[in-house]
Amino acid sequence: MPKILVTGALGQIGTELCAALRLIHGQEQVIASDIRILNDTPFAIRPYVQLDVLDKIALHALILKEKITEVYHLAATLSATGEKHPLKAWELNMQGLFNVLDIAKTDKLKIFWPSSIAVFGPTGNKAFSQQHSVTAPTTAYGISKVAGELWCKYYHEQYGVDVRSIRYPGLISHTAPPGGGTTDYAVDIFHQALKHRHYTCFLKPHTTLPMMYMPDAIRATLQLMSAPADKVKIRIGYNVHALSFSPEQLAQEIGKHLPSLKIYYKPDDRQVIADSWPTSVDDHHARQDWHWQHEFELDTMVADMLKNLKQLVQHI
Ligand code: NAD
Ligand code: AKB
Repeated sequence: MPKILVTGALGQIGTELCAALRLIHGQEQVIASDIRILNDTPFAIRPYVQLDVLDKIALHALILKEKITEVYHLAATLSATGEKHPLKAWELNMQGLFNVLDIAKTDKLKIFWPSSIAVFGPTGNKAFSQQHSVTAPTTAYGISKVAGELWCKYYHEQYGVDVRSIRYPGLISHTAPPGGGTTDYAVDIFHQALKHRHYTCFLKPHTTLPMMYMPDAIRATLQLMSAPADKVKIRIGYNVHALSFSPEQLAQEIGKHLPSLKIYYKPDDRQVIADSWPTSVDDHHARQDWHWQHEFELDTMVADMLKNLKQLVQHI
């Protein structure tokens, strides 16, 4: 039975990934950790340890103390925040990964490390970025993801570290808020639509990006991690695709449930980041190698998001 450590566990993905891992392996087998200090840790988050992934000694001590065998290393700075503080993003995204990979090498740990569609840049195949399309990003975040992918492959090939990775698209979820990305609008719009029936989007109406509903992202992660090692033929991030839509298309779909919704557009710096990313990716390797298949389409994702959020939002 694996003993699992999740870093960055209080974030958008970690919150749901910890819950899914605990359902499979048991509550005590999954240690959630994050840099944030929790004074009163809710049961769902326990066991929880406050940990800065840049503190390699503390990270290693925790891994030894808890006899950890697998790490899901999620702690990172995302694209929009990364453009505000590029060198800080580089330090967290790279040094945090090096700390994890280096300990994995000596302690024979299995690692999951998320990459992103941000590995692609404006000179790539924008309409349909293939697994091995050119990766020449223009953001600090994207540069850290390309470098991180190559280091994962290096640690696999040179030291035999079983490290696996997915290039997530923009993720949509209702449990924890997104943490400073360019695709955050696709979550914010639901909250504002339910509370105020209007939303001002920071991207232009026709900005199409690859997106995925969180249950699909969690399933992809668990599927990749449980695949036999010889089926994991790619040791950089796997392309995985589910949906491609623009703010206008998302607003139209939400409008079918909330007809009085009004959407306004006020593009900001994040437009430049979005314009550099692909509109869709080719994920046939993931489908072939470990049978990846998405379940949620735009209409089923929107209906499920609204159903879940309506239970949380008052005055609707
Ligand atoms: P998030 O910003 O919601 O969560 C990141 C967590 O890391 C936060 O809870 C934060 O407190 C924690 N953290 C920050 N600095 C830390 C440190 N020094 N030590 C320990 N924890 C620290 O991010 P997320 O959306 O959950 O993303 C997780 C991973 O998935 C990241 O690598 C991100 O690049 C990747 N990813 C996310 C998306 C998405 O749409 N959410 C898409 C592609 C890739
Ligand atoms: C972001 O917008 O930064 C993330 C991502 C696609 O990596 N959601």
